[in-house]
Amino acid sequence: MDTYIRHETLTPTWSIPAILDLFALPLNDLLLRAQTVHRQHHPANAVQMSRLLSIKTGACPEDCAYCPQSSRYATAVEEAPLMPLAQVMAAARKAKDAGAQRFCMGAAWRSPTERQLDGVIEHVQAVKGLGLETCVTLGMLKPGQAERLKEAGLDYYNHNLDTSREYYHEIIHSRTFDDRLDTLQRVRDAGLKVCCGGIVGLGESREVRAGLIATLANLAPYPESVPINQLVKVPGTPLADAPDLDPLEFVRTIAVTRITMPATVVRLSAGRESMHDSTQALCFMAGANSIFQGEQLLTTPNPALQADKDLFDRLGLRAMPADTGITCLDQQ
Ligand code: SAM
Ligand code: DTB
Ligand code: SF4
Repeated sequence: MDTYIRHETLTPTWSIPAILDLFALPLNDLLLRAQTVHRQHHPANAVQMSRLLSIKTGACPEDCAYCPQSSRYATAVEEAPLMPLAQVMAAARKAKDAGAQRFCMGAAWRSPTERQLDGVIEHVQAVKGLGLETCVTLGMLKPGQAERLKEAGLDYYNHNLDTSREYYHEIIHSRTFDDRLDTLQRVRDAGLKVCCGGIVGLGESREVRAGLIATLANLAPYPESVPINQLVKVPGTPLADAPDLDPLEFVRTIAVTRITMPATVVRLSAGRESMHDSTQALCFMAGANSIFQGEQLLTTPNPALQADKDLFDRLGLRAMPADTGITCLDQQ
C-alpha cells in the first residue's frame, strides 16, 4: 500500500472533529488564528501570482460533474488538440510580462499517453527557459511519467482530490479517490512539488469540506500548494444549478486550510470572478497567498489584470516579485 493511503489509516495529525472545531469557531477567532499562523510562516501582504493556460481543451472522457470539459456534457467549450509550442510560448511571455511567477498548463486528459507527454515536456522545457516556474495538470500519471516530467524541469504537478473520500462518489465515477492518491504518490516519489486541493460549493456539507482538508493535511508531507476552488457553475454540467455556498463558509474553508497546513501556499483559485471584493479581502486575511492572474482560467473567466491591481491597491497587498521562487519563510 502506498504511503498516502497508509497514512490515512495511521493516527492522523488532524482528526475530522478537530477540524470541525476550527470551522465552528467565532469568525473573528478563526481569522485571528489563521492570520497569526500565516504571519509565522509567510511574508505579510504578499501574494504569489500564477497564470493558467489550457493546452488541450475539452473532449475529456471523464465524468467529473463540475467540469465543462467532459465530453459527457453539452457545454459551450470548444475542443482543441495539444496547443503548438509557439502559442504556448506567446502566452507564457505575456504572463511573465504581467508579473506571473508560475505558469500552469492544464490538459483535459484522463491520463496522458507517452506521446502526449513528449509534447508537454517540450512545453515545460521551453517555459522553464523563460525563467518561469512550471506546473502542469494532465490527469493520472502512470509509473515513470512523473520522473520524465521532473527531468524536464517541472516544478509542480497539480492533481486535486476535489472533495472528501465519502462525498467523492457523488461527483466522479470514472476514476477513484485512491487513483488520485496513487498519482499524488508518484508525483511525490519523483521529487516534484505537489499542488493538490479541491472544490467547494458542490452541494457538500461542512463535514465533507472538513474531510477533504483532513486528507490533505494528513498527507506526509502535506502538499506545498493547496488550491481551494469555488465551483464555477457552467451551464450544461450536472452542477450548473448547485446551491450557492455562503461566502463566509468559503472564507472559513480558507482559514482552516491555512491553520492545518501552515507552510503551504493556499491558492484562492477558481471562483474569484463571481466573488465580492470583501470576500476576497477576508480570504487574504484568512491566509490565502496565491491567485491566478489574467482574464481566463482554463475555460472560464477570471478577473481582469486591472481589476486585481485595483483590489491589491485598496487592500495594500503586493504581488510577489517575479523572481521569488519560494513563498514560505520556513520548510515543513
Ligand atoms: N484533466 C485533469 C484532471 O482533472 O486531473 C487536469 C485538468 S482539471 C480541469 C483541473 C482541476 O480544475 C480539477 O481537478 C478541478 O479541481 C478544477 N475545476 C474544473 N472545473 C471546475 C469548475 N467548474 N469549478 C471549479 N474548479 C474546477
Ligand atoms: C486548480 O485547482 N484550479 C485550476 C488549476 N488547478 C488547474 C483550474 C480551475 C478551472 C476552472 C474551470 C475552467 O476554467 O475550466
Ligand atoms: Fe476531464 Fe479533468 Fe475535467 Fe475531470 S476535471 S472532466 S478529468 S478535464
